[in-house]
Amino acid sequence: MKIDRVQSLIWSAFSPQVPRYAKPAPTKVDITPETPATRNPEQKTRSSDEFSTHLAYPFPISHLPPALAAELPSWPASLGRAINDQPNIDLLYFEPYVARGLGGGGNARSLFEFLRAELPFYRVEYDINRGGTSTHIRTPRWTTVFGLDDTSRFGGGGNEKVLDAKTGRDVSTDKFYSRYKPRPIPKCLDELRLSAQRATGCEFNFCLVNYYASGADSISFHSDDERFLGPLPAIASFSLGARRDFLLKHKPTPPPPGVSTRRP
Ligand SMILES: O=C(O)CCC(=O)C(=O)O
Repeated sequence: MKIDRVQSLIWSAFSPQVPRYAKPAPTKVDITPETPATRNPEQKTRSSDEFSTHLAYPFPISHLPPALAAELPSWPASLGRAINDQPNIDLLYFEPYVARGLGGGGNARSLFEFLRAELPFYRVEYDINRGGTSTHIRTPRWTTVFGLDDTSRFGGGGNEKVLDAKTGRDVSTDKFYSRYKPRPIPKCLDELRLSAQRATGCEFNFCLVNYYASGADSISFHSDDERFLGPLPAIASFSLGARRDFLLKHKPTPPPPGVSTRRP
């Protein structure tokens, strides 16, 4: 399959009050075991103001190359089309978000190649237990996520500390944070996040990037309502790879409190 474009899909996460069809929580995350030196020998000689660093990153993450950074103010490359003709749907659809340019590649191709080469992608793995049988799942896509819900903030100074946003108390060992070590958004993605904010008027506290490397990669129906994302997470999600349909469906409306759905 030819992979020829970057597709940006941006949405605010749905209300966490209706936690149905939740994704099983990942129990193990495999981080690509590459180092900057093996990945890109030139990086050794580059100056530290060309990349973002943090103890929770497996390697320094490069800033956008100047040619792409210069194009950022021109994104989105099209007017957003509002899709809000169904209950509970409030979408802005940009087609394209990043200009493809002549020859079909253009900035979208450069951004795609940059992100694919520079971000620390991994495949999430977890075990599910159904009817007493444990099955190991290896999600069929490459993914990487950065950010922190707004109840907390990073300790600063490149360390891995996470502090309570109000009290400043160290919450790094909070059970969610020790399981999913939060990582600050690197500059290259933060610039995309800010672009998404300008385009949509929404504020995003997470950046998620999915890379579907071949036609065998996919994602199934799910809700982004895991508790570790905070009470009202807003996720800027960037999907890389070939063009795909993005399907949404309604969750069943929960019955009012005290009303049983069981048949007599
Ligand atoms: O890649 C996409 O378009 C969807 C991403 C998504 O929903 C997720 O990873 O939670």
